Amino acid sequence: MKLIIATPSPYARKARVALMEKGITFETIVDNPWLREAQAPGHNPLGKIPILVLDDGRVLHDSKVIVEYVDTLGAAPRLIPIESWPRIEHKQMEALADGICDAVVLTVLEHARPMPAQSADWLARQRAKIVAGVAQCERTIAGREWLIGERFGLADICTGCMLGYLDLRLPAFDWRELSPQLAAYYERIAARASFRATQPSAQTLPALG
Ligand SMILES: N[C@@H](CCC(=O)N[C@@H](CS)C(=O)NCC(=O)O)C(=O)O
Repeated sequence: MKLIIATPSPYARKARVALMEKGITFETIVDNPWLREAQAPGHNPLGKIPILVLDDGRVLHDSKVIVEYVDTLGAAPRLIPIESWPRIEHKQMEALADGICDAVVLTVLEHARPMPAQSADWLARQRAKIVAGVAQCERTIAGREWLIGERFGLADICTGCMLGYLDLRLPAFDWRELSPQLAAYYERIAARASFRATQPSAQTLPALG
């Protein structure tokens, strides 16, 4: 199977980490969804990555769907428990971490607009979501080894990818100072082979009017 990604994307990183943690072999195709010649719109009407192209030609997006599918494959332990409530708790953390990433993306895009067009109110609104979201992660990890339950899973993948994205896109935001337990937890997450192999890096962004 082939996974179409962009190198900065925390959503694509979720899919990459999940595939690696499950021990599944895949080919990585690097796209830049912001460029005219991007491959993404040919597979996903929304023009967004990540996109998983199966060997029989079937196509899956977005990251939530890809991770759900990947979790049904391979012999490695499940990333998302089957039992109802633990499953929902993992999905809730996914919604939180992805929501923080959404606010960071909106911040980055706002900064890509010409200075006079940038809205300070909009940036403050996104900032409040990021700060409150990270504070919720800190409360959740307090006194625990993993975010949900007793082992690594979806919630840890999403939160680890989100924190890596914060470091890439908002390096001046010192979330470690505000969230010391999350910082210690992230050290452990970032040391995993799947995270070390998928360090995010910047790509060209559009010039927005
Ligand atoms: N909810 C989606 C978000 C995917 C997403 O926003 N991807 C960005 C890259 S980080 C993208 O492809 N953006 C291109 C666009 O919005 O046109 C997911 O979880 O996969």
